[in-house]
Amino acid sequence: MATPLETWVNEAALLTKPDAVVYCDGSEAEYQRMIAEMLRGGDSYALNEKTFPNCYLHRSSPNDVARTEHLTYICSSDKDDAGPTNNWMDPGAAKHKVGALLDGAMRGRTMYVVPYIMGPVNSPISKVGVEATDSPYVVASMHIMSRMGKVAMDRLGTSNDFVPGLHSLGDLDPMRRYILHFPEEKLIWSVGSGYGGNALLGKKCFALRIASVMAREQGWMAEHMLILGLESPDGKVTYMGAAFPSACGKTNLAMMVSALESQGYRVWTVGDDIAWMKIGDDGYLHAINPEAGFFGVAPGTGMRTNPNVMAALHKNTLFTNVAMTPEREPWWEGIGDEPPAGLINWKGEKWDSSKGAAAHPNARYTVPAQQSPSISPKWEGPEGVPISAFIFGGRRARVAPLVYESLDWQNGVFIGAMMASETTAAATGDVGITRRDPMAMLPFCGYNMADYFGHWLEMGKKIPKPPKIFHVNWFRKGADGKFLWPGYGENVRVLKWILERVEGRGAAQETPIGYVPAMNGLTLDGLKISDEALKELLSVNSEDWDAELEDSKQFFAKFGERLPREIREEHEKLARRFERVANAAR
Ligand code: GTP
Ligand code: SPV
Ligand code: MN
Repeated sequence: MATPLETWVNEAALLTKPDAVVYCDGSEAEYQRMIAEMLRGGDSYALNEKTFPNCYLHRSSPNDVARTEHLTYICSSDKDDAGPTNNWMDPGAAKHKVGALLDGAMRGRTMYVVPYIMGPVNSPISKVGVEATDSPYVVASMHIMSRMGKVAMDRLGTSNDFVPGLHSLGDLDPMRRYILHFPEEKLIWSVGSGYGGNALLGKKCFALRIASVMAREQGWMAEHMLILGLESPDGKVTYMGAAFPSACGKTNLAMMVSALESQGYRVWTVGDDIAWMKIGDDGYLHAINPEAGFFGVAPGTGMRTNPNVMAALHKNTLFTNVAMTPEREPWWEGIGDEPPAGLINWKGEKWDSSKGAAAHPNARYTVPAQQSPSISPKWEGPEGVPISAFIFGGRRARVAPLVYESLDWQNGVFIGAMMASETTAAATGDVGITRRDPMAMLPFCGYNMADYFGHWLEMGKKIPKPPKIFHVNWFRKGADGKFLWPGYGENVRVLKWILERVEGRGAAQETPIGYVPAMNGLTLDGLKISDEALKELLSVNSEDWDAELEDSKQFFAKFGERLPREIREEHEKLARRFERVANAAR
């Protein structure tokens, strides 16, 4: 008798009509077959085998270089269950419409069946997914980004406990591109894109949109968070999860080379993008990284900003939409040297400065996690790591100070719900527009975000030792338009303050928005920063916050009666605290 997996694959094949169906085993030989297939396809190139062994450049279609949020849908039977922040289609209508695009989409192609585990092989928090795809690039990427093939088949056996995802490149026309999630069925359909989060269905589609629904049903959390361990001079490691929107610094923070290493502070990487968390027997929330690799933003990554990842990228790495030097080495803006003569840009053209950026701003590397020198010895532990702090953050030229601490869990949830950030090249659309992005989950929450806030509030009651909640902003700018804070490895100074606050130390001043470091609260030795800049970084400007209160009020109003009472309460309390400060000053 056919297993549930075989039944689903047969149905998918009946619909898409591939010439052949191949079940992937996850072997090195299979990886090399995928690469050979990609090289034959003509949009992939082998890089310099001396300096970048087993590394390849892939160029995606120029209209297919980032997630497409306007083409991403939550298909719940009730529109309200998707909420005001998601695109919605009726599940039946969606299957009819997109089924027509998938019908025969794999004719002349091979369907690769990729069973994969999200999470360490033996972790009780991990889950199995299966992606059927006609893209060898997706299969090769899944080899790096997940534990796939035989290990996943062994874990799945004849069970039906897996999340199926059907993916076809289709004709890559954005007019016929859809990324659909069926939260009730726990099913994913994606057609018309070969790029990142649109096509590697284990990542944003399963590990966030579908998993966020499962997490609420089952009492755990699926978040757009990096996971890091901060080692202190006594050798103790304190784990933190940080949620920043796409291209706002998660990978860089998780892999940082600490500016305070000589003082005994070091950062260990557990994950760089997604955290799945369950309450452990010790009362802490325990986090695993569901992924096995890093799909990181290349531009801005160099020896000065992220030497750990630079060291990791010299072998077994797939590069997408970067530029290539005449020596067949990858190149991008911010790598640390001037563009060499004879550079080929991400579109495959001879580059000169009139052509704009040589690498696409959302160019990426795909690298096995264990290649990072900063990888934590605990990163594959089945029990996950205990989380002591949550850090929210965004890209804000003004408003948000460098760091502040929430008053308590409920206030921390409100801070996350109120988050905003300037948009980046990680998704198509305008860049630099400030938008509200609660918990960095706006594009990734698979259900009504009002219920999601409710889930956060509920979790706070259930976790015996809840993480303390903080907010950071590395992107505040001065009057000259330049970043006030040096960022990158220097961010460890902020992590150190967070650690001290977790331990009940650390000098702070109370403000209406929460606790901000006292002027002498941050360890700044060895850093050149003016008192003026520091003051501005830590300042809470009430005019800015009045505008913030108004804008967030309008955002929260979208949720109507479904918005948890606690969020409204926190909003009112924040407004009152600002009023009190204003009255006292009068
Ligand atoms: P996704 O993979 O899209 O989820 O992004 P991410 O959150 O992991 O962002 P990443 O660390 O890749 O950083 C994105 C961009 O922000 C890169 O160009 C970085 O160079 C830049 N960046 C990261 N950290 C800092 C920082 O501390 N300060 C400044 N100024 N820029 C930073
Ligand atoms: C993001 O956009 O948050 C990413 C890249 O991590 S993608 O896989 O395309 O979602
Ligand atoms: Mn991300």
